[in-house]
Amino acid sequence: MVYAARFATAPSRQAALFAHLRPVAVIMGSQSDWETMRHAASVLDELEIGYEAKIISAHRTPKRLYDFATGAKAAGFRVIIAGAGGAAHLPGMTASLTQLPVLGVPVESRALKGQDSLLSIVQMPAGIPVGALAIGRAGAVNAGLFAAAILALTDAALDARLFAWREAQTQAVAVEPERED
Ligand code: RP5
Repeated sequence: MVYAARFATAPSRQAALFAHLRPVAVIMGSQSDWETMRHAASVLDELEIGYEAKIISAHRTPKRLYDFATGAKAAGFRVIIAGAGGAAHLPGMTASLTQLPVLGVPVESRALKGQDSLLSIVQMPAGIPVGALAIGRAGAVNAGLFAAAILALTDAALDARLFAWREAQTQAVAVEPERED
């Protein structure tokens, strides 16, 4: 019933209505990146933030990248999390094609332990920003939290969930370390 009512509205109105359902796109250059990017997805799940996960390679599927990035805003996305490894052009190329905030996650590469990914993502020329996070799991988790913080600026319920998430994290930190001996 609710969905039927939404489909009955004009296309532009539909985009606005669906925007809050999946405001985040989690894109990655390869299936092999999912092992890292799933941590961003987990945080979004925990905070009840809708997202879509897609494999989009700047090098292997450039047309897919162009079509996604140029249409992302109209499709209702509000933040893009982009993870890639090696010559990691995905976040920067995505940012060049959309005004949406792009958070870049350097995936740990086998050859250079992700330092290649990090430098590829963080060293953007002035004028096209990418929010570069840490290499690997920490970067993916923080990209999810960063996306949440951006969205929470205009979503009081999400702001409360993010506050509770951080409170729970604080409470989970033991005062003293467990010792095996
Ligand atoms: C990059 O190349 C991907 O982001 C991935 O991190 C890396 C290796 O990709 P696969 O060879 O595992 O597909 O484009």
